[in-house]
Amino acid sequence: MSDTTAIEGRPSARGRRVAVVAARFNDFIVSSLLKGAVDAWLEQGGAREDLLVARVPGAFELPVAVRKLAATRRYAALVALGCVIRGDTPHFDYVAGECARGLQLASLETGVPVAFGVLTVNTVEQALERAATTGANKGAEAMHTALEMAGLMEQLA
Ligand code: INI
Repeated sequence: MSDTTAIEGRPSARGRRVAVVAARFNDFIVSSLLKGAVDAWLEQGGAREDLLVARVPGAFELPVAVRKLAATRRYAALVALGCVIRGDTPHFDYVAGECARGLQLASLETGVPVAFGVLTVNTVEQALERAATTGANKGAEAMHTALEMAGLMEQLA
């Protein structure tokens, strides 16, 4: 193993620009994800003016906004935040599925990392557990992923 070269990105925000796109639907959850993401950005040494936060109506609208921002080449990475809660109809599958598919497509088409901070859960309780402001917060986790991938992409360039 000693002759192998292993590389990975460091999740530093210093000197980077990142954009967060957050859905307003289920804002009682998404606002906590957003707080987690912004706090993680600041903790990693990011400057407030280098973090753009854009809001869209729901998770279904995340991909088009993310794709547009990624295409500007202004951001080292993007973070998509939302919360889709399963109901009694197949609506969940369309919204969650198209959101995930569109975000991955936006990332692959532009080469800009997109972190998937969209909760897809069966219950409100499951959403609350993942958006806690103390302890595990998927918004913070998504920001760390975005920063790590930004670092890796620089090294792969
Ligand atoms: N959008 C969400 O972000 N989460 C949901 O749980 C949700 N549900 O359940 O309907 C939801 N719907 C709205 C959707 O994202 C679009 O905004 C809407 O369909 C208009 O295009």
